[in-house]
Amino acid sequence: MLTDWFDEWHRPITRSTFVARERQAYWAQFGAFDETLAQLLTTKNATDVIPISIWMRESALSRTAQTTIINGLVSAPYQFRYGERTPTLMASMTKHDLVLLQWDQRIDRIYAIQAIQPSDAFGVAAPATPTIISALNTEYIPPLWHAGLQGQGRKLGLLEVGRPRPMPGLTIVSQQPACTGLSIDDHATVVANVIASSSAYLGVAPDAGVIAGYAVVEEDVESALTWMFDQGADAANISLSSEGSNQLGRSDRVVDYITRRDRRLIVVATGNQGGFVGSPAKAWGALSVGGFEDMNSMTWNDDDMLEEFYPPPATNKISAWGNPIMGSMTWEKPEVSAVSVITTYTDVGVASTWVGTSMAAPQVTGLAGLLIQAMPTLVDWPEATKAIIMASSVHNIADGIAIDPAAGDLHDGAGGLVGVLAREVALTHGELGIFFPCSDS
Ligand SMILES: [Ca+2]
Ligand SMILES: [Ca+2]
Ligand SMILES: [Ca+2]
Repeated sequence: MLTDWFDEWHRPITRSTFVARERQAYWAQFGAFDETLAQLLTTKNATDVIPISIWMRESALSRTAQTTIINGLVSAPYQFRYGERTPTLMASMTKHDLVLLQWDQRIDRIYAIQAIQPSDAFGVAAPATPTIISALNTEYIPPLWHAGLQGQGRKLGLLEVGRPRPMPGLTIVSQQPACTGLSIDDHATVVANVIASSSAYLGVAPDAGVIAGYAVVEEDVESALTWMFDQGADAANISLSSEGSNQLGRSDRVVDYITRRDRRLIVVATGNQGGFVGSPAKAWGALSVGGFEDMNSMTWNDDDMLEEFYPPPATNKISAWGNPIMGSMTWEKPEVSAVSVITTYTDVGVASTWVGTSMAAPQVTGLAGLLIQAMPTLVDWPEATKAIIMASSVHNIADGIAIDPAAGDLHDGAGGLVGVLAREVALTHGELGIFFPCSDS
């Protein structure tokens, strides 16, 4: 038996025993409250109202049964909204009523619903050389186009706070109905173009179509992802985050749940405030993407992680890199990095340069589309697509040359994207192989 786990007397125990004890310790301290919510509640009065999401422990229960349980515990019945995929109920509840729910064992966790924001957007004047062309050369994407992989027939999801602008070279296959009332958004347009523009500023998968969904608060992440995958998206891009904590939040859990349930790859930008990677980039199953600068040249030796300092009122951009923590466990984030200084169209005929991990993530989403085109079985195997992209990201930008727990918390993850190697791995090792079930031993 593999025994890397010990109790308080240093006796070897199984991993499942260790995890169970850790859960007991968490419950004793916070009950059903997420740690972030528990901290937030210390600043609130009993009558203050907080938007929350309740994740039920027994997912087989009907919505009516879940609602009856919760309303049976609180002072007066609430009208809940429900997660499309997840066993969750959402409402704005008083602190008084939340405290009544804290110790109920039928509830798995209660999360505060947080705002999310683009990560990130900063328009500056376009330089003489279009940087997306430099970026995609740095990442060896053009050899895939020359091999016939341009995203034909693939559909890639775009989760944004607004609508991408319709423009020549950008194929928007469908838009979430709730999205049609939102205004056209520059950030959404830029990210969509990085994924799939066939204009002069070519995106990574120029012949792919975009399926556009939206999210203004964390609660919307689930409905948008659900809608995109129901529409047939092969993978989804989230260049949005809520930043600041090393703890997993509701949106991380939603991304993991949907990755597992829909079996689709979800790519997430890590955020630009330095420090810990944002949510939902912390999700185990997400392929999170940090940002580096290629100095507008395809030679690798001058590249460095994104650390742009702008004078006020502009905001500094530093690729978030701090790993999440859950109990005693931590795992490397970001998984990979991509170029985060990109020039492309934000409007018809107008190009500008944008800086941030928001621009890095869609390059990975586009590459995933090209790999799925090369090896269609990958569409149902997000973990394989993720592993292929990580294994081929051999461009070392910072710290060591590989993810190694002994090397500590890295800035660039596995390294910078190398498209041509990813294609090679997908073609030679992307088929279904032998299954090895996981166990504690
Ligand atoms: Ca360079
Ligand atoms: Ca490295
Ligand atoms: Ca890290």
